[in-house]
Amino acid sequence: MIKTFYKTLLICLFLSIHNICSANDGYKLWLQYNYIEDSDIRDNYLSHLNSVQYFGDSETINVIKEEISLAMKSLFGNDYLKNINKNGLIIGATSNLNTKILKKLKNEISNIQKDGFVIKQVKIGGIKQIVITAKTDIGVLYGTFNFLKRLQTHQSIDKINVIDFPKVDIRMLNHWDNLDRTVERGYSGFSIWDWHRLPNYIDTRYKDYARANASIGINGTALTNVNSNALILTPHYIEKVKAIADVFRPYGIKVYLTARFSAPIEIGNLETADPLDENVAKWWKDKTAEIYKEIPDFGGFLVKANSEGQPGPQNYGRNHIDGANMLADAVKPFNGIVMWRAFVYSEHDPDDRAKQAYSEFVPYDGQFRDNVLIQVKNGAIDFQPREPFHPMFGAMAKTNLMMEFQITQEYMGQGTHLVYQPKLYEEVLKADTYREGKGSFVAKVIDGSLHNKKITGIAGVANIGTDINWTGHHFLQANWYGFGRMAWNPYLKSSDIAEEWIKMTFTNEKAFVKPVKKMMVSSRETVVNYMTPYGLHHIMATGHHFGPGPWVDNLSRPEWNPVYYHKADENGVGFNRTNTGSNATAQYASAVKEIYNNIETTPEIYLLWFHHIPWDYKLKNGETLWNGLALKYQQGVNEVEEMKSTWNSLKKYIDPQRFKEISMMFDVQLNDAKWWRDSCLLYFQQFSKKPLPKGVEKSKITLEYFKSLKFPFAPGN
Ligand code: GCV
Repeated sequence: MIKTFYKTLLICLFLSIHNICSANDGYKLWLQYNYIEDSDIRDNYLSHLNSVQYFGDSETINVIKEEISLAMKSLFGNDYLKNINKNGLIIGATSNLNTKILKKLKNEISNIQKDGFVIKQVKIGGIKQIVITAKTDIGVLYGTFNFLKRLQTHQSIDKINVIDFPKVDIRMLNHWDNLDRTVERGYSGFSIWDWHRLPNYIDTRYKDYARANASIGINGTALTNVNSNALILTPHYIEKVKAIADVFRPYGIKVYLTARFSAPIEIGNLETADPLDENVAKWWKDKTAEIYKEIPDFGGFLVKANSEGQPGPQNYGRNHIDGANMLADAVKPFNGIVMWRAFVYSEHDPDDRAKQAYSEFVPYDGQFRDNVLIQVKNGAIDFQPREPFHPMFGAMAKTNLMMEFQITQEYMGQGTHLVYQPKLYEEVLKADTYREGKGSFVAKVIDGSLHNKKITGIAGVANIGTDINWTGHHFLQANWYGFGRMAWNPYLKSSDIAEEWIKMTFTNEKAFVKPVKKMMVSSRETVVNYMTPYGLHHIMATGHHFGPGPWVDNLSRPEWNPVYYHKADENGVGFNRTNTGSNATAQYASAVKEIYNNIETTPEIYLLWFHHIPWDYKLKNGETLWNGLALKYQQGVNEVEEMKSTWNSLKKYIDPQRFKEISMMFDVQLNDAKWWRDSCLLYFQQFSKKPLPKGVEKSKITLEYFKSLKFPFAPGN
């Protein structure tokens, strides 16, 4: 025992403080810059990094200097800048580089688009230099982070020659943060925006948040909840927003605010918020000018209107065009934009909720101003573990349309389950809308190439809070990271992103990277298996959406009740959205519609989304639907068990703090997975009236008990 203790101590001393022995609270996210212990790799890097020259003078260049210095010291310890040769780094925007360097990079520079960058090794005066350049200082910052990522992930930089640019213009986080610092659907503590102490007290988190975002190419933040409070638009708060914007600016991040449609009444003393009323339009113009006076690079407004009780133009008999265009005219002189959300469903419309956004928006195609983007959730219901892609993608050829993903896990374990969501993002982005024939991928709608769009965007509802590790569960940092990477390039492979994240966040050790990557990549399918297999959806408990609640049938609006979505009865289960049912399938391009209308061609992952199916329906694997469903729930539980044991076998590769915290989260996830399996199977069994198939564990707890569970204080509600 004592011997082992000393041995460990010696190893820790040998590994010079850094990586695995000291406690790591995860605050540094993927910017750990772990000391490079492999001397071959370290020496090779150092042979390229003898010096660094910066060109340009701006706050962003200062930020780059700080980052390089921090990273180099951390990656190389005292060895940095101690080599004898002169090979080094040259960092600066093209407008600041001398002609000698520019000449060497002529071709590459002519190919730089937007805030893209070039990293290339060139020989100048017989010395090898790695040049990081771009048209803008922000592009240089992106290039710098890209270069540092290569060092962190131990990639070769010999003869490095990289050119990259963002494929989407607006890459933003949407914070559903309230002014009282609670976070709607937030599970990682409170809001990081400390409104009470702003503008004078600047929490260091703002800067670290900006750094982390810039490192993955995020360039916008909507600070406030879409269920908005008009007070954010008062001078008292604008001053605070300005303070945040000032911190973000060097990192290339613009701030956006949510605009409460009734603000002219609530804080402007007007009697109406009718968008066609002259005084209302003037109020918004003046308010916008007031904001831009303080924050000249303010991004614009994000609006949830006439949805779930939020006010909007329909309150005055007007429509989405009237509302969005009125705001668009206000921000237009300042190059601002309006992001108008398509997440609408009416309490009065008895039609299938999945159809309502399309029905309400698609007829308006071509009528929105060119600085309006319609923000559409990835699926037509609401951030479920799995949904088919939203039929609006590709259906509005003449309208700017942006994606809204949820990074926070409202419907997927609420911050306690390891679910690597970039896998979900990838599935959606790769889906073929067939709007312009085969190959009309959702990614092409988002990067604007399908219909040649001038402004493009993608938003992720943040999972960030005051928890020391930002996201509650260490692994959920990967969802923030992965979202940013896919916003930059929606064609990236989620598994590649997982690998780079693991290496940057934990270690490059192969024996760790391989199993952890496998676990992450399969984790999304696992959560589907233990929550909503075969296309089941929205069967979460009431209000807070935590845990299972397929039995809930007593809420005032039909579409708030899980029974509305699964329609289980003695004949079967599932929502018929085909041409014999709600006909939601008609909202897709005909090639897709035909696939989903036919039970034979509908991918089984969407079976119960589109069809009501008898319990003894034969699945492709020969099982009946009932048996298949039960086996999937069991498989989900088994998979969590495997994740847990994989994790436990990797203890020696990571620091004790993160190991333990993650390990405890697996206990939570396993318990929850069993809870889902047992309660859902007991509930659906009442209708199927069939025994559990072999291999599926029988619940030791009753359905009544599960039904009795209440979570009045669930976070984020
Ligand atoms: C911000 C779902 C969530 C709400 C959220 C809403 C939205 O209904 O449960 O919390 O409100 O989506 O996206 O506007």
